[in-house]
Amino acid sequence: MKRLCLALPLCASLAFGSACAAEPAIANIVDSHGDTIGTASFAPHNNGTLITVDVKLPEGTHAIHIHENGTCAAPDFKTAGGHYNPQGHKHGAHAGDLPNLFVESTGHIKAEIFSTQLQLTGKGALPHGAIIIHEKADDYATDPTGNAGARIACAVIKP
Ligand SMILES: [Cu+2]
Ligand SMILES: [Zn+2]
Repeated sequence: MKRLCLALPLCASLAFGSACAAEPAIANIVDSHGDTIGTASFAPHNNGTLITVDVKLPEGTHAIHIHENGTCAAPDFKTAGGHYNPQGHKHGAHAGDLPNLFVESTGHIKAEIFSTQLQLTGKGALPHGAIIIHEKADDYATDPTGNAGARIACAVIKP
């Protein structure tokens, strides 16, 4: 059944079962030149969203957040707005705050991030935010940005 799902992306609408319905939406991650450097996928679960990123980045530690607007206008990605923060909290407790990514000298990282704060459908959902990756690490303290520096990559969230 799994193979059938991969071969038929529309199978969810054919009610073959929950395995099909959980097939994630995949978005391109673009850099400041607008070039594609990887992918981000978004799979809804009962208690949140599983985000999977597979991307080439400079070696080092990089903040990754959910930002409030689903637009990725290069080169600075300012159009994505601030961190997703529907409850009006300070940084460190924003719904869009996520753990840093650690990229080794290969310049490639694949990571799964499960967020209980992000719902793609239903009440209070954020169906079209953006994933932003920054040049520096998030310090989990400085409000409202985490002192993470420039926005170096972006992907529009797809429900
Ligand atoms: Cu950010
Ligand atoms: Zn934040």
